Amino acid sequence: MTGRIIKIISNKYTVSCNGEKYDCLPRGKFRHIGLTPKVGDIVEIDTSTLTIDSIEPRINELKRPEVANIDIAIIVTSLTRPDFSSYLLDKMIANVVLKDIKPIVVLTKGDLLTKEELSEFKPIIDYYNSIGIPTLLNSELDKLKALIKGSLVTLTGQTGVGKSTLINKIKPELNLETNDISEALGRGKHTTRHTEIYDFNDFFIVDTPGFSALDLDILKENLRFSFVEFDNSCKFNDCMHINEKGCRVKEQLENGEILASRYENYKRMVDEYEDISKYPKK
Ligand SMILES: Nc1nc2c(ncn2[C@@H]2O[C@H](COP(=O)(O)OP(=O)(O)OP(=O)(O)O)[C@@H](O)[C@H]2O)c(=O)[nH]1
Ligand SMILES: [Mg+2]
Ligand SMILES: [Zn+2]
Repeated sequence: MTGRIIKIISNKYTVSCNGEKYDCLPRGKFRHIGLTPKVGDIVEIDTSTLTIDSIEPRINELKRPEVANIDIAIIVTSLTRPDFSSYLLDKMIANVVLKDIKPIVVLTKGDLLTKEELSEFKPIIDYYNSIGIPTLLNSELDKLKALIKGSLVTLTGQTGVGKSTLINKIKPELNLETNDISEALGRGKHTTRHTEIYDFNDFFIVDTPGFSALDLDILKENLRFSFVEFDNSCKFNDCMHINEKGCRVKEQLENGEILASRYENYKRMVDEYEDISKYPKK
């Protein structure tokens, strides 16, 4: 029978098939070829032996979070507690866009800011929306639900930003565990410790464990294509938009067409590749 992996807890893979759930183990052959089943995978299972026999080719996959066949990534970013990081935000966006995963940015904890503090984020919010990345507050639930209709959506973001809280806002009866960040960080642990798909009838959302650090998951030569607003038609085909002559992106920046923090973050990511250990091996 064909089904989808909806939950993984240690070595127990829960597969949903025709409305039934089966707790399965993957066959040993996957380990031998270095293939680890992920939440979101479409799999063939044997319901008598409760084994996963094969995994369908993936449309896409992420490493962090560990998910496959995703339509949309909701990039959950807090405006405070933990502090807003435009660098992490741009990195999370870059990591998904070339995989045909549509990013949506959801900003949390705006209620902990004063009106003035919140208004400082308005130009940033407007900018991301203007380049086609929907960006909204976690209070704008109806807008969010309309954007994700019919999709398999993963949440991604640092630990403590409010991923599970967002799911609870949409469906309070799920009552997912959440924890104050000072407590969570004090325990040195993430509150959500496994990856699981939740069914909301109109859409599916994957809750995932947060992270404290994130690596780039793109080849260096593709990074410039993962900044959606960059016009890569520079004089040199392989222009990295740093100091090259005839650089369109530098022109865009000077004309105010690119948000300064986006370009700075791009440059910082280019620098990150200098640390060879962070270069994705693919
Ligand atoms: N004031 C306020 N608190 C929030 C908001 N969103 C989340 N929180 C709080 O932030 C803390 C962390 O929220 P979680 O939902 O557990 O965060 P998480 O992203 O799921 O964290 P991990 O599971 O560790 O990755 C909890 O105490 C939440 O109540 C928000 O919009 N406003
Ligand atoms: Mg959580
Ligand atoms: Zn250039």
